[in-house]
Amino acid sequence: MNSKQSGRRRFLKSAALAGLAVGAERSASAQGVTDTSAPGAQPGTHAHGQPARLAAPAGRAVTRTITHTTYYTPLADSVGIITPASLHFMQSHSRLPDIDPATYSFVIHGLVERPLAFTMDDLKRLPSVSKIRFLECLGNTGPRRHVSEEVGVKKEASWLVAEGSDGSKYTYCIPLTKAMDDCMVAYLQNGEPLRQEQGFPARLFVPGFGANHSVKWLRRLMITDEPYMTWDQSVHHAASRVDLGNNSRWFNFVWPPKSVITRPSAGLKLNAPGYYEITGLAWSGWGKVRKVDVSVDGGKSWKEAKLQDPILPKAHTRFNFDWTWNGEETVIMSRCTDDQDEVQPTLAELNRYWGRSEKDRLEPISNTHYWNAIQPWKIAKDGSITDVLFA
Ligand SMILES: Nc1nc2c(c(=O)[nH]1)N[C@H]1C(S)=C(S)[C@@H](COP(=O)(O)O)O[C@H]1N2
Ligand SMILES: [Mo]
Repeated sequence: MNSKQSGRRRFLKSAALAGLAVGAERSASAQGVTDTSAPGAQPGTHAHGQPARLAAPAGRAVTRTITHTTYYTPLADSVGIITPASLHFMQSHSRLPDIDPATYSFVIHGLVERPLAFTMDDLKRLPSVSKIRFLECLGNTGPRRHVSEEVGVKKEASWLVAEGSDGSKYTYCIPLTKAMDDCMVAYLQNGEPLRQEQGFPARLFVPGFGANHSVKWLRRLMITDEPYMTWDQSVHHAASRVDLGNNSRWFNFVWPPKSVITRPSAGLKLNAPGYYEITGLAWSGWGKVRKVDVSVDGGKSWKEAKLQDPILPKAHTRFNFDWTWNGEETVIMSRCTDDQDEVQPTLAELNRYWGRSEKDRLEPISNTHYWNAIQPWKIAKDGSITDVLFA
C-alpha cells in the first residue's frame, strides 16, 4: 500500500467511527430510571447507577461571561487518570444544542469524490477504537474563571474544517495529516454516550492538540486545500506576539508538557505536621511523560516522583511522591518532562517565551496561549493551602 492510500485509510477509519471508548448500548428506557417500583427493589438501587447518597462528589466551579460558560474539574478529589464524565471540564461558546440522535447526521464535503452524510447508525455500524487521551482547554488554568472509502479524499486536499451545530457555528480547522493520524469522531466517553455538554451525540476529537480543536455537536467536516481563517480560531484563540510586532499567531496545535499536584492543593488544609502523599497528573500533547520532578521547597531543589502505570501517549499520567511536612511554611510544585525532552516552564520562562512582561502576565496569557506553567501551591504554618499564581 502506498503512503497516500494508507493515509486515506487511516483518515477514513477515524472519521468513520471511533468512540473515546466503546461500550454496550443501553436501551433508552433503562436510563435515568429509579428502580423503586420493581418487585423486591432495594432503596438506593437505580437502573442507571447513581453516586451513594452521602458520597456525592464535589461539584464543578463555574464561570460565565456573555459568551462563555466554563465548568472546572475539582482537583483535590481526582484519583487515577480517568475523569468521571460528571466532573469533566466543560467549555462552550454559546448555548448547548439539544440534538436528537435519531435525526442527527454530519456531512463530509469539499475536496472529496463523493460528499456524504453520516447518521448515528452509520457511525455505530463502522469499526471503532477506544483510547485514553487527555483534552485540555486553553482556559483550564486560571483565576476560576470505513466512514468508508465512499467519500474519497482528493489528492490536493490538505486541511480539514470542522463545524459545530451551536448557534455560533463554532468552527476550527486542522491539517489533514493530523486528521489522518489519530483524530476521531467520538460518540462515547468512559463507556457511556457523550454528555450533552461534551458534544452529544458526536464530536470531533483531536488527541494532543488544544481542546479548542475538538469541535462538539459536529455538523460538518469540509476538506480543503488551504487553512480556513475561522472566527473562533482567529478571535478567541490567536496569540498576539510582541516579537511579531503584536501580530497574532493563529495556529497553535500541540499541547506542551504540563503537570499539576492535585493533592494537597489549594483549598485543602493539612491538619498537623507529618506524612502526606503528594500526588498529581502530568501530560503532554507530544507523546508520553518521561518524568515528573517535585519540589517541596519552593523550587530550590527537585526530586523525581514515581510514575504510575499506565503511561500512555497524549494521556494523563498519575505521579506520587512521599513527603513529610515539618510544619513550616513552604511551596510545593511539580514539573513535567516529556519523551521529546521538552520541560514544563516556570511562569517567568513562559512569559519570556511569549514576550510578556510581569505586569500583564496572567490574564491575557491564559486566554490566548497554551498555558503550561508550573503550578505552585503555598502551604502556610497553619496548614492552609493557597494558589501562588491566582490567589
Ligand atoms: N461546537 C463547539 N465545539 C467546541 C466549543 C464550542 O463552544 N462549540 N468549545 C471548544 C473549546 S474552547 C473547548 S476547551 C472544548 C471543551 O470541550 P469539553 O467541554 O468537552 O471539555 O470544546 C471545543 N469545542
Ligand atoms: Mo477552550
